[in-house]
Amino acid sequence: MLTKLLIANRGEIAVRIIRTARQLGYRTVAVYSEADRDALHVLAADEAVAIGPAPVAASYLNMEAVIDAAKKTGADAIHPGYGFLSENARFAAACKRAGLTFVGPPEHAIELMGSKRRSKIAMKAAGVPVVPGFENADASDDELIAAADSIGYPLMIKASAGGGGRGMRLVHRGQTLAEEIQRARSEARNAFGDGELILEKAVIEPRHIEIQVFADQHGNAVYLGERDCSIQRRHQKVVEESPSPFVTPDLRRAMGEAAVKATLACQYEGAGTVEFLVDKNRNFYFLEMNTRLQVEHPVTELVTGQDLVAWQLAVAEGRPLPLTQDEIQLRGHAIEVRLYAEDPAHGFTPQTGPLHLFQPAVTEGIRIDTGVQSGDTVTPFYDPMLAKVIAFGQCRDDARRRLLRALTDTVIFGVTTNRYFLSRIIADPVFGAGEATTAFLDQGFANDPSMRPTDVSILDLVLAGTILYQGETTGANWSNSLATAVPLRLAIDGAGFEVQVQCNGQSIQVRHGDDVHAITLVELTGHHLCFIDKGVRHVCQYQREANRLYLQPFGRSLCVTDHTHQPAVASGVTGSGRLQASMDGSIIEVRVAAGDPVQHGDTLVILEAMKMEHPIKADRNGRVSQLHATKGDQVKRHQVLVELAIEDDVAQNPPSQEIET
Ligand code: MV4
Repeated sequence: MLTKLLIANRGEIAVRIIRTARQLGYRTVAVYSEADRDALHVLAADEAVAIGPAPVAASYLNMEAVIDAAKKTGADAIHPGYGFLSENARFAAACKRAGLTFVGPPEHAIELMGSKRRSKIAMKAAGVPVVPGFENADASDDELIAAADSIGYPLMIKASAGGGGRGMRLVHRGQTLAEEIQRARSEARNAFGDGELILEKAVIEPRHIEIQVFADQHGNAVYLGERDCSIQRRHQKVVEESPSPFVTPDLRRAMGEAAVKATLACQYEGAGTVEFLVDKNRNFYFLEMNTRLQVEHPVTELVTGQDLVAWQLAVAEGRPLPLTQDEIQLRGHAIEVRLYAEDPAHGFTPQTGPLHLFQPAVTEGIRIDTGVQSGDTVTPFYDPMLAKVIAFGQCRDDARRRLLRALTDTVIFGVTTNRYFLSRIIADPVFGAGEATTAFLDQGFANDPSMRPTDVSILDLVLAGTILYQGETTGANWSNSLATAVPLRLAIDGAGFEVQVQCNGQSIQVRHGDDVHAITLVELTGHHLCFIDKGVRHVCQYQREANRLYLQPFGRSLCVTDHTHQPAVASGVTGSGRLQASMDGSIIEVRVAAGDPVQHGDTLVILEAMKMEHPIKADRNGRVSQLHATKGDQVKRHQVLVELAIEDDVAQNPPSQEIET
């Protein structure tokens, strides 16, 4: 019997494993790197051990440090989660040598499935369908070229030691084959230290459908339905669901039975996933077996009603599988998306920085697995997945509707995420019809607005202007009718916006160039803006951090930077020429007179506020056209002090506008 489990992982999966282990009464030990001192998985565990510096090689991949942590705390088992040491046969062996139970399959199964070539041979022998191809040992380039002729084109060259699409290439014609083989070989040598290659006939626009399997130490193995993971980007899964909208009961049974054969053939133990490619005619082919608990396991948990971590611990203790095949029933539908700190508008670049607010929208049928909380920092050392959002419903559309709502209502302020991208996929009609294949993101979805810089609307500017204007004025100004227009300089997703905000009672009007729009303000609480637009009342949550304003109007994420009080210092970048007081204060020095020429960056006026001097600088080259400041004046924040003009470009300095009623 096991008593104390060490989790050799971090983030959401460590938290997830700790949750079940605690529920079942096991004591839990977290390990953490220097970057994860205050991470959620550390707080969730009973005990925690520091295992090294932030880089993974020095901490989460450091076998000796992890095993030492288990010894030090008296843990009797190690759960590796996914990634890191989870599919490392040497680590499984090292645990055993140290007298620790490795919660995972035996070394020999990890090792076999780590080789595409040997696993394919083993699967073929076990009667599992594989993609027709060539997988001889020690194949020379010439043998591969000869084999290609009988396989036909298009074909795939795959590195035997690769996985998840790494070291894989598609070849359309025989003319380029020799060269592609040479390239693939040298890439595989560099990436995996092993140049072994196999060839496969290419399956066109396949679906990626995988079977969850489980085996115990007594020779029992079962399958727990499938997961459709066809929606991927650069071999990273984006959406996963169970059951697959493409799988019929007959196909499920055939794939399930093939997966169980695969499992028994390699004397497997514990949780495993058998990946298949499925073509448009519902032929399926073994691709690889993952010898770990997968990221997307929750969709299987929701449709089977089972806790797969509990199953793993039962099997690791030598107990029989909790259910027989006949007792495993699929009920309802589950869809998962991976919420990442990444920027879809800029090539999905990983994002780092403070997570000011992370507010998952947990409602009926929604599960959120996460390892972060508000106030955390997303560091560059680890995978930037923030959470998995998983929806369950009676049918696929119930799950889909709930997921879309959860994504729309989840509030994330601080880092840019793929939240809007995910909600666009879930709302897409092709996905809605269950017709997405592995080609989906590169085909119909490729021009989606969620992958382009924010298209800022006048309403966005009104909302931002309303919140920023309020922050700039005292309560008294709100009731003033026809208060003078306040100019704001905003930046959103790299684009600049000069707007005029004008308030007339509860009506807030924003002008941007020729665009004018007004809303009726209902309430502004510091965190929520309630407004009426065209007769419809809405609420929008927001947060201000320094000169940034975060908000999520109508499902998109906006980060608005307020540059109103910062002179544009970069050469070539020019401002409005309307220089305002940056806060309430008094004028202690005026360095220019009307008509004086000024250079971008010159100090024109000095304001004293809060016992400090604040220089007001020219935000462009020009000439002082209006001077509204005199030494000794008391001025209010936003009051215009100096106006600059360029004789040949007066249009850049528009006159202030009166509100339209
Ligand atoms: C293939 C294939 C077509 N034919 N093999 C990509 C990841 C790796 N696990 C296997 N992959 C593929 N192997 C043959 N013989 C197409 C893919 C593939 C793919 C597979 C699953 C999900 C997304 C994919 C995207 C592009 C290519």
